[in-house]
Amino acid sequence: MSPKPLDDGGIIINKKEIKRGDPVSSGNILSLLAARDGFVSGAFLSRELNISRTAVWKKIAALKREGYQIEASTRKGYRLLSHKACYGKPGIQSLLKTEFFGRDMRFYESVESTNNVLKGLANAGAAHGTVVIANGQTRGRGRLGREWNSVAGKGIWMSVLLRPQLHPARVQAITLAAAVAVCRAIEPLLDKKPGIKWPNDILLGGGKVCGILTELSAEAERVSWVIAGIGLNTHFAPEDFSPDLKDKATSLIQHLKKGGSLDRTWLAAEILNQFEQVYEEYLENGPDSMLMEWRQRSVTLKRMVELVQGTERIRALALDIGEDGRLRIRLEDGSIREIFSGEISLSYD
Ligand code: BT5
Repeated sequence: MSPKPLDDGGIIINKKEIKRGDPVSSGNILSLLAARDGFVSGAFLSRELNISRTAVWKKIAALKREGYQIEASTRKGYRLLSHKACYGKPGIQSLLKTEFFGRDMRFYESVESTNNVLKGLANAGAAHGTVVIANGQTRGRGRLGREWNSVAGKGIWMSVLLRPQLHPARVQAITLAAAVAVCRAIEPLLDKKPGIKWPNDILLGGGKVCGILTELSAEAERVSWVIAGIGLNTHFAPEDFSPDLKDKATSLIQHLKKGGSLDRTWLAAEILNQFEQVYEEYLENGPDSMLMEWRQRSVTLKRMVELVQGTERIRALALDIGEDGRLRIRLEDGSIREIFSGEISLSYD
C-alpha cells in the first residue's frame, strides 16, 4: 500500500502525483517518508512538495506531536521509525486511493456524533467526500433515536458526506453501497465471512459488528446531501459491551484470521477506498452489480424473518431487495409486500 517511487525519481502518492504548488498535507509527507525504508533528506522533501525546509521541519514536528515516531538527523534527514501509523488524519490520508472520499477530513478525539458534526459542515457547504472521524463518540446515534455505543479507541466511528444527483427515493442505495464496501474492507482480515442483515447491519458469527446510519437533506426531486455514518466495532473484548449488547454485538478483534492484526488507520482508509469505488460504480453503471454483491453477502434473503412494527409482529419470507433498498417479502397468507427501512426491526427465527 505504500507509494511507489517513479523511474524519474518523483513519487506517486497513491493515484495522484504531487504537483508542484499542490497544498501540502501532513499525509503527503508521511507518504514520502513511508515510501523509503531509510532516511529521506529535507532537501528532497522540500523539492518534491515545493515548500521551504522550515515548512518541512514544521510539518514533521506536527506529525511527531500526533505521536508518529520520526527520527531526525541534521545530516541525513528524516526517517519514519514505525510504519504502524497513529490513528489520525495524516495516517489515514496517506493510505487513501480515492479521488474525493476523505480528501477533506476532520479527525476529532471525541465528538457527540460524527453525523451531527458533518451535518453542520454539509449545511455550510462542505464538499462531496468530506469525512468526519472521531476516536470516540459521546452520543453516537442509531436509527429511530436509538443509541450507538462508541467507546473511544474501540471502533471506527466515521461519517461520509455525499452530494449525489439522486432522487431522494433512491438514497437507501447508499446504505447498501456502504455495507458492501465495509464487507469488502474487513473480509481479508477475518476467519469467517461477514454477512449483511437488511437494512443496515453487518454481522459476524451472528453478532452485530457494524451499523450504518444514512441521513439526508432533500427537496422534492433532488438530494442536497446524504451522510453515511458508519459505526464499526474493532477492539471491543466481549466484556467491554454493556449487558444489553453482550449477546447481540461483536467486534472484529474477536474474529481475526490466525496471526492477523488489526489497524484502524489502515481499515478506515480501506473502507473509504472501497466505498468510493462501489459508489462510483453505482453512479456510472447503475445498481445491478452492487445489488448482486449485496445479495451474495446478504444473510436476510431466502430466510424467514419476523418484522416488528410497533406492537405488531409479522412472519414472512424475505424474497429480494430492490434498487431503492426496499425488501420484498411474502407473508404467511401468500401476499407480497415491499417494506422500507426505518420503520421496522427484523429478527430471525
Ligand atoms: C445502526 O442503528 O445500526 C446505525 C449505527 C450507526 C453508527 C454510526 S457511528 C458514526 C455515525 N455517527 C453516529 O452518531 N452514528 C453513526 P440501528 O439499526 O438503529 O441499531 C441501533 C441498535 O444497535 C441499538 O439499539 C443497540 O441495540 C445496538 N447497538 C448499539 N451500539 C452498538 C455497538 N457498538 N455494536 C453493536 N450493536 C450496537
